[in-house]
Amino acid sequence: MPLPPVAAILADFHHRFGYEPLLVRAPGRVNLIGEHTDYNGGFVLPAAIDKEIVFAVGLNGARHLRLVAHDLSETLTLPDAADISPSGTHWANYLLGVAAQFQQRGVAVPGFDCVFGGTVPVGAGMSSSAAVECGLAFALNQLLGTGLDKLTLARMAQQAEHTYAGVKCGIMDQFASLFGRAGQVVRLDCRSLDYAYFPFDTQACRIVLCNSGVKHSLASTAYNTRRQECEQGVAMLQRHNPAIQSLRDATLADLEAHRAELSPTVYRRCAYVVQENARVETACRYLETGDLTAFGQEMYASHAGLRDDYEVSCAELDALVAAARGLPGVFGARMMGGGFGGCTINLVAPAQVDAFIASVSAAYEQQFGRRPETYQTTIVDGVGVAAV
Ligand code: GAF
Repeated sequence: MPLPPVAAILADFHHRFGYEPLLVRAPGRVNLIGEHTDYNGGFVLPAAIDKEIVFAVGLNGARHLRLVAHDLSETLTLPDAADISPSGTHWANYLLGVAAQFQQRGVAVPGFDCVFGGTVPVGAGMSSSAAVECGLAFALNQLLGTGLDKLTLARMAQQAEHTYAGVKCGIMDQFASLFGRAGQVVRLDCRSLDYAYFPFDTQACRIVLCNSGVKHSLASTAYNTRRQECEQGVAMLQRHNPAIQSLRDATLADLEAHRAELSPTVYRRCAYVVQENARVETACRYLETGDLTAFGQEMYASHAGLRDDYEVSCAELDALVAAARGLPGVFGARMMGGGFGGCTINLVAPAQVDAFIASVSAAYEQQFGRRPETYQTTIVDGVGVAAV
């Protein structure tokens, strides 16, 4: 019988290092709606989920770093914590980038040991990377007594992703992992960072993720390109109206008025973002009135925009959404996260979940020759100390 993640990570740490670590859990996230809006100063609606990365971290009283990816059985040892730089070991960069962020704030990072692993599938669009970054940021903040607030930790984790993983991500994933609250989704204004929680009763409506199993090797390049295309659109709009600071400030009429000055591709990218922002606001109103059917229609429209205008979907994700649509008890479905693979998010009436999974899996298998992994998720609290 395998040990549950916290016990397994703790046992691994004890075995290797022989002292008591701090135990931390950091969740992955779902996003109900509002995709590729975060780095455009817009709105998102994520939640932290019961897929988590567990950390055992301790100060070792010396200079060296010993990092262990428990699930990969891989270790990286660095002689001196003062000499951190990006590594050829991909997974280690998420940790090293966070340690470097503390150093950039003038915090001397002493030698530490870290064993981590868990249940957030990698490359599935549930943001295992943000969970890794946020978990270590929280742990070092505790161990070093730096007293940084959660928002600062989220920004540091985001910067770690920019500088050590090369993905110019927005702040949604790190925010969700740190600020998640059990049973609630959080509507975040990614410009002001104002946020509000909305109850989401997963007993009344289940969140089911269907994993396409597709991991696009060029996803981070394409992600950064999308961001640049949006910036091109803003630069053009600003020449006409300096009050437009981000696509959050733009309307479709603004874009239409100057359409000739944008390439057709940049126009479509920007139009998608403007519409998606409006959808989040509309969807939140439906959530407040409990109208999940109308909420689901916004999800389908979001998927269509991501597929046709933002062009970050793929045949497998489109097939999963098409297979879900119209099934009994399905309120809405769409691709989730950065795209180019990963999961769809589906809102499904509890009584219909088993039939939904059977039906979507059969349709997917018929088309692609393999069954998708599926996960029923619940919404949990954000990063915190883990109980054994
Ligand atoms: C990835 C990024 F990390 C987020 O910041 C966000 O942009 C998302 O893709 C798309 O909404 O998860």
